[in-house]
Amino acid sequence: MNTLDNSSGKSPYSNFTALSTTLQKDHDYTITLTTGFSYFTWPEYWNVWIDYNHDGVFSEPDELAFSKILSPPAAGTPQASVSGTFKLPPSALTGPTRMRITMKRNGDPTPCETIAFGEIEDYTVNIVNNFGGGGTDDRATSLSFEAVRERTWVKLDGVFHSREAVAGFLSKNRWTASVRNAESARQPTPLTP
Ligand SMILES: [Ca+2]
Repeated sequence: MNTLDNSSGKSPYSNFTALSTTLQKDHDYTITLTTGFSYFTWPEYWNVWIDYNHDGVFSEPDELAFSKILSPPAAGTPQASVSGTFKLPPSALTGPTRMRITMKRNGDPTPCETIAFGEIEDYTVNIVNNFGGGGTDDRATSLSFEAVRERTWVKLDGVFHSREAVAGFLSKNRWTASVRNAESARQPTPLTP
């Protein structure tokens, strides 16, 4: 999904929150979920939850970001995948956010349950606002850099964005910075500090 790609072994619960990817709001993302089978196959119900409001609870149905049922392939098939697209709602809070991926055999998983035949994996998605399409961002009139915990963050329209959202800058008395989205690098926006 986006820049996140993780293969995991069999485990009822895995905490991969150290792994993260940056997602823009109001943008279509493709997610692919793969089940491994020993030999026999079953329908596998996949649900992906994102804690949009940062309250530590995955609420149904608002925070169910993606849901799909994998039809069982022929016995002996080692792996099968489902994929689709999802979009973050405008109301999602920005910043690091927990994403929970649940998979359950023969039934729809809720966000909090111990699954006898299935898996739960947690990841982090860093939610940012949507910058729109390519080209020069005319709104970048007040761009500032701040070092927070040894990382560089960019403040644009009053909202902090992570270093990954920024491509390059020059020192001395003139900065050239650009903000890019997943598809296209923007033109540099010259700024005088
Ligand atoms: Ca929540």
